[in-house]
Amino acid sequence: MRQAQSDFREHGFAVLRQYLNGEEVAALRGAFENFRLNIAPTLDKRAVMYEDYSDADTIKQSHSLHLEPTLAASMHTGKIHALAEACIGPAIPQNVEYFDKPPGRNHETPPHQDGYYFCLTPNEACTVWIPLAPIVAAGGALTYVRGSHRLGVRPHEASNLLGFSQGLAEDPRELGEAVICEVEPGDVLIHHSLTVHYAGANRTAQRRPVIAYTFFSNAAQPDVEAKARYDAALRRQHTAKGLLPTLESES
Ligand SMILES: O=C(O)CCC(=O)C(=O)O
Repeated sequence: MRQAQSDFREHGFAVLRQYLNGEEVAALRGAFENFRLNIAPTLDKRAVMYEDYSDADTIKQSHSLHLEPTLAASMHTGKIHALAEACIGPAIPQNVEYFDKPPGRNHETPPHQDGYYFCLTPNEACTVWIPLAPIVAAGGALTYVRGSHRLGVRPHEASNLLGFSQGLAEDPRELGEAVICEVEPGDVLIHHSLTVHYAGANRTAQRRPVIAYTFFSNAAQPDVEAKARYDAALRRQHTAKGLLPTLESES
């Protein structure tokens, strides 16, 4: 844990090899299956995103996994919460997310800082990112820009990608060294809310299922103006993609 703390502080992310055991990973897989089969079908189109909404196998993203009871409980106690607190101090669990890249689809994760979406002041938060399958570079491995958490909130611009309404407005390669994190089940990544990260499309035949927990430092307060700007941009994207009815003021 000490190594993770110092990597997180110095580089803006840490890689913990085999932090979770087989049983713990199996429990997360089971909880996700419960969400996918029993909860996702009851949620609206913005809460569970698919590459193709007519094909449930193309599920790619959700920010609502905390509606699943086992996942909700694991936000507040246990190894995942302990890791977050080791890195950012007293941590308030926010939500549990799912990131997948169904094979055969050109789904990239644009370079971004989670903190741009979180809208906090100070921007002190973290994401614990947990692969449920092996992920190689060609399978859409997460890539971090080392040390970018020290650069403040960078400019972002509207992206056309559902699930990531905003992407970095500059070339991440100009901000620092790119570190590609190939992982196995049991490995866990953690990154600071200002660490720039991105991932390529999945060019393998395997899925790329990931569960991610977000935590805010208890010192972080909402930045109300930034949040209003972000929410408006998100509404515009959802409306343009037909996930929300067009409102007169946004047309
Ligand atoms: O897994 C991905 O492709 C994106 C993950 C991400 O942006 C995050 O966990 O903050």
